[in-house]
Amino acid sequence: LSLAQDLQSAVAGSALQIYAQPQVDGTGQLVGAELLLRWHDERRGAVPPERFIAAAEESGLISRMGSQVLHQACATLALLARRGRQLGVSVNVSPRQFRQADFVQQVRAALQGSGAPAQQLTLEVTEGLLLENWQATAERMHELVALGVRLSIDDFGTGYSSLAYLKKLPLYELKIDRSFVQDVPQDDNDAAIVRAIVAVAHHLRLHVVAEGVETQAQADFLRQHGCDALQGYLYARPLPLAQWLQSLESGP
Ligand code: G
Ligand code: G
Ligand code: MN
Ligand code: NA
Repeated sequence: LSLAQDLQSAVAGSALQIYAQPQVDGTGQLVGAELLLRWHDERRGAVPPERFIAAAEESGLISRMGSQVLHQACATLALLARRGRQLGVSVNVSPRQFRQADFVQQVRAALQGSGAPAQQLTLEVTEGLLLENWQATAERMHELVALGVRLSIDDFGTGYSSLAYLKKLPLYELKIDRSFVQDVPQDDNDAAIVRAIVAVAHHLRLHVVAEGVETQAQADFLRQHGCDALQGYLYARPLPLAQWLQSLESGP
C-alpha cells in the first residue's frame, strides 16, 4: 500500500496519536501546550510528521486529521477549565484545512460542542498561507478572531512573505522558528534576528514564543530579550496528550 493509503486507514482507525508539548513563560511557569500529530504505523514504524503531513496535505486527508486535533484541543481546554486550570492549547492548521469552506463553522462547532474557553485556543498557521488569496485569508482570520480564538504565525521568519501583513492581520502571536533559536546566543546574526523579531512583535503588541529551545543558554538569552513563552526539549519533549494531562494532576 502507498503511504497515502496507509495514512487513510490510520486516520480511520486509531494509529494517529495526539501529542502535547508544554510551553512555559519567562519564569518557567507552565502556560500551555502545542498539540502535535504522531503516526506510528505497524509496518513503517514511526513516520516523521514532515512526511505524513505533506502526504495528508496532498491527499486532502489533512482536513479530517486537523478536525480531530481541533476537537481534542477543545475537549482538553474544557477539561482544564473544569479543573480550574488557566492553560492554553495551540494547534497547527494547514493551509488546506484553513481554506476549507466550512473551517470557521468547524471551529465554532468544536468550541460550542465542548464548552471550551475560546480565548485559550490558539490556531497556528504558517506564512505560506499568506501568499495566496490574501483578501479571503484576511477575512477568514477576522471571522476566527470574532469567535474569540487567537492566531499565531508558526515558523515565523522562514516563509517568503513581506512584513506588511503583520499590521494588517488580527494576529495574537509570532513563533520564532527554531532555526533562529538553535545557535543563539553565540551566533551574532541569529542573536540579532531574534532581538529584531521580539522588538517588532512587541511594538505591534504581539505575544512572542520561541520554539526548539534545547539549552539553558538559549533560554537565558531568549528570556533576557523578552520572549514571552518558550517551548522545546529543555522543558519537555512532546508526550502523549493523555500523559500530559495526567502529569498536571500531580504537578502544581
Ligand atoms: O511534530 P513535529 O514537532 O515533528 O512537527 C513537524 C511538523 O509537522 C511541524 O511543522 C508541525 O507543525 C507539523 N504538524 C504536527 N502536527 C500537526 C497537525 O496536527 N497539523 C498540521 N497541519 N501540522 C502538524
Ligand atoms: O513546525 P512546528 O512548530 O509546528 O513543529 C514543532 C516541531 O518541532 C515538532 O516536530 C517538534 O517535535 C519539534 N521540536 C519541539 N521542540 C524541539 C526542540 O527543542 N528541538 C528540536 N530540534 N525540535 C523540537
Ligand atoms: Mn507549530
Ligand atoms: Na514551528
